[in-house]
Amino acid sequence: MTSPRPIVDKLKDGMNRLLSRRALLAAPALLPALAQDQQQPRFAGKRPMIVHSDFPEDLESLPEYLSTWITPNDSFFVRQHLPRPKSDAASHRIEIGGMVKQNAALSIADLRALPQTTLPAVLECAGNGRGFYRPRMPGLQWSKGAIGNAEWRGPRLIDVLAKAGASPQAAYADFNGLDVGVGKTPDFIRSIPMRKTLHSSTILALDMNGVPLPDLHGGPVRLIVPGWDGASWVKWVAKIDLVDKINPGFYMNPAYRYPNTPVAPGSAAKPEDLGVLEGMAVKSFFARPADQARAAVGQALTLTGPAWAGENKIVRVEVSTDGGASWRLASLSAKDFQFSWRIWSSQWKPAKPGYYTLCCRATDSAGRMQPIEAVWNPSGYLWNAIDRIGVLVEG
Ligand SMILES: Nc1nc2c(c(=O)[nH]1)N[C@H]1C(S)=C(S)[C@@H](COP(=O)(O)O)O[C@H]1N2
Ligand SMILES: [Mo]
Repeated sequence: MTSPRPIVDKLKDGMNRLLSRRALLAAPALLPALAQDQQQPRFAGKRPMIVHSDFPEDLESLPEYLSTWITPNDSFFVRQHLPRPKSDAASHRIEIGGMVKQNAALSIADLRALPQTTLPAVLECAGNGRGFYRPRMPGLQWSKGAIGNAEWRGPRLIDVLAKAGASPQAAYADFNGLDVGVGKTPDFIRSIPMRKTLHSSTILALDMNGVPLPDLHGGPVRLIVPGWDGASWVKWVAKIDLVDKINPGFYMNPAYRYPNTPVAPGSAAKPEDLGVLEGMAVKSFFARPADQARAAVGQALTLTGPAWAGENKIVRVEVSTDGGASWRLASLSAKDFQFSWRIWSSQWKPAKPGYYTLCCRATDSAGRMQPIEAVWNPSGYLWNAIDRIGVLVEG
């Protein structure tokens, strides 16, 4: 996403230079400095993360944190466009207005008094994997870890909106969080079409993995839009407006749009050919072993990682230990819910020394399969190429 270059970004750049994020990206074993950092996480409640920016916090999970069905809160990635607002659960209100019978204001206690839904769902930033695209484009250079699967709990939007009486003429619900625009970076507002807003799995989360929603993740209340890209999951929700037209703001246009017709890598898309991102792509990757891991001949290795497909279900994950020449089926973890990921795994005992290229690819219920190359697009969204790692096997 090409965003304006406000003062915040310049500040961030300065901070990043000072904090040398390269050091944080390097292999832990090689750097005593990082080992020390691991004992003292710099962000409240977080394990050491890949720090793309620490003001506002843009923190990426390491692939090794993503080998379990639930991603614990201490390992979950964080993405913010604007400085994190101060929020207070006791005084927080969500105001509902626009095309409604009567305006309403709901406290956290009001939201907790409604019937609660518990829903495991994947949250993935649209820009996850942007750092792998060539040619490169501006934006956070995420690698694999702007993704996680958590159990969200809270009331359904349809029940919340009933408190105000949504007009059947409303086409979108605009969600605005407590964070506000700074300098040239505009306020973060997202329009969700009513068909998705009123879907029975669209909820306002008050809890994440069994505890009150942490501040970093939008506490006390955030929007959960299962299967859709992370930008739809508005944090610190304070205002919901029902409207008949999509919000004209930056975060609906040109941000978070994807060309309907693929463009040549490195070239621009026609603005009129861009559509708003909704459901996410099919993908899988290696959480373990780590890329460039070393192993011994005859050693039993578990290859494993998550697979998900936005609003579709995963039907198959295949792995290759010969660079994609041959494939075999991986097994899938038992829990199989729409919107949630599955953990795939496969055992491998290398018989000969050598440098092996391992690949994994997922197929979903709509017949989509991970491609060899992700479709290049100007903002670097939806990276989902077949994942490849190298493993050196020594005799
Ligand atoms: N209010 C607000 N909500 C927001 C954002 C933001 O900048 N402000 N960022 C969005 C983006 S781009 C993503 S990917 C997710 C990240 O959620 P997380 O920080 O809980 O991982 O939050 C979304 N919700
Ligand atoms: Mo995002």
